[in-house]
Amino acid sequence: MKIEVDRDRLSTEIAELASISEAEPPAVTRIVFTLADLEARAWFIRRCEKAGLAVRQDAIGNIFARWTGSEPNAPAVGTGSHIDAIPNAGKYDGVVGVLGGLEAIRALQRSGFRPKHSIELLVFTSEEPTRFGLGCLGSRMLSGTLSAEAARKLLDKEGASLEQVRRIAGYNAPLEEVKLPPGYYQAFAELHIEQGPLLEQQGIPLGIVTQIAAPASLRISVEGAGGHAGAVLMPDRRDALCAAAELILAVEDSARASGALDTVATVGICEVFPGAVNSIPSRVHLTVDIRDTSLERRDAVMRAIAGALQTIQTKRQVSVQEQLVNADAPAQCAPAIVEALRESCLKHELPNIPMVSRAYHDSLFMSRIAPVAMLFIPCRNGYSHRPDEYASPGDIGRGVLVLAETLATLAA
Ligand code: HGY
Ligand code: MN
Ligand code: MN
Repeated sequence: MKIEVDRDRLSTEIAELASISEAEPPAVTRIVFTLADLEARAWFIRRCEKAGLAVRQDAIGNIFARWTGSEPNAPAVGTGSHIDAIPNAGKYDGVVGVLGGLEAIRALQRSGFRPKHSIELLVFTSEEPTRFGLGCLGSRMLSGTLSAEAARKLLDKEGASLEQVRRIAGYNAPLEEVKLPPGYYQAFAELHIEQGPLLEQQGIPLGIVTQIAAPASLRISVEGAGGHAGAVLMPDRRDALCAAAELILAVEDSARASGALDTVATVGICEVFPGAVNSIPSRVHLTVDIRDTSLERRDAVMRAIAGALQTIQTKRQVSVQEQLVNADAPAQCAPAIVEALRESCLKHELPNIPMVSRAYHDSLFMSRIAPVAMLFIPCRNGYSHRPDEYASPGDIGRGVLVLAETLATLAA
């Protein structure tokens, strides 16, 4: 069986999908259930149908493109990723796993391979947390990690609920139907850019992910006392932004003090009210993103942050509210899938290294319902979530070749 990847067509498709966006090229913005997202979904579905795949969408908009095997009722082999993109992003995050997965299937079709277990290509809804504040909505629901009831309550910045937004986008079936039955997939493998610099620095073409770090995120609101910037004397102030500034440094200190490089924490959003040059900030909203490969260390950082909140609240006489958005466990990738990826690399004499994924991915939640592993390809300077994100046709082609080989092994 000779697998040949059509790199040129794949490059053209990546460029075409990138043009379906709300940002000026080379940036890509494609937020879940916006017109750009819906147009991109329709574009993708047409390409899957052209490849002879049977396509369905579930109640939250996850897309399933199935190459039915000779045993149609046997558990399927899944692959895929996401096509939603944060504001001012690049062309490759998620897309390499979706269009690369499609090309892997087409390459297998051309090679004469026929699967026994169906091979199913997925596009997960809203891998990015941009609109509803919580990432991996589609894979959380597929795996039962996020209930239909909890999903309905999610609101976007305009106060529209996920329920309203998905119905306007044309998804009306009951959300209770999204959760997959046990044993639906026998394996899941996701191709993704590394979103870090290691592979490029070491000149290694492929990374096999053995573990996906545990993400958590919080919303913090700090309530102080506003007032006139000229008239209120310093001893009488309860400035919410000064308290938030101490909090932001406490978040950084908590991560640095964990004793491990795998611990990271970021305050990504800081909204100041009323936001006037001559008015003392009365309220500040922060978001905190905390990750670690160790659940214990990650939770210890969350406790340290909770302690700092109390100290600052008392010291500065402000009120600090903390709301947990998510605190997920890490994923151990399945040795059998890791081995299948490694065998495929060996077969094509492609050097590879085991890696940890510090970014989360839909595979993190698919690991709750199936054995999973991920395959990373290098991206230039490790850049991601920015317009100059780049992966070369050669690196993408090698990733697709190994993915195709692995899917064939798992579906045979
Ligand atoms: O934030 C992440 O790890 C992913 O890129 N959404
Ligand atoms: Mn991303
Ligand atoms: Mn991604």
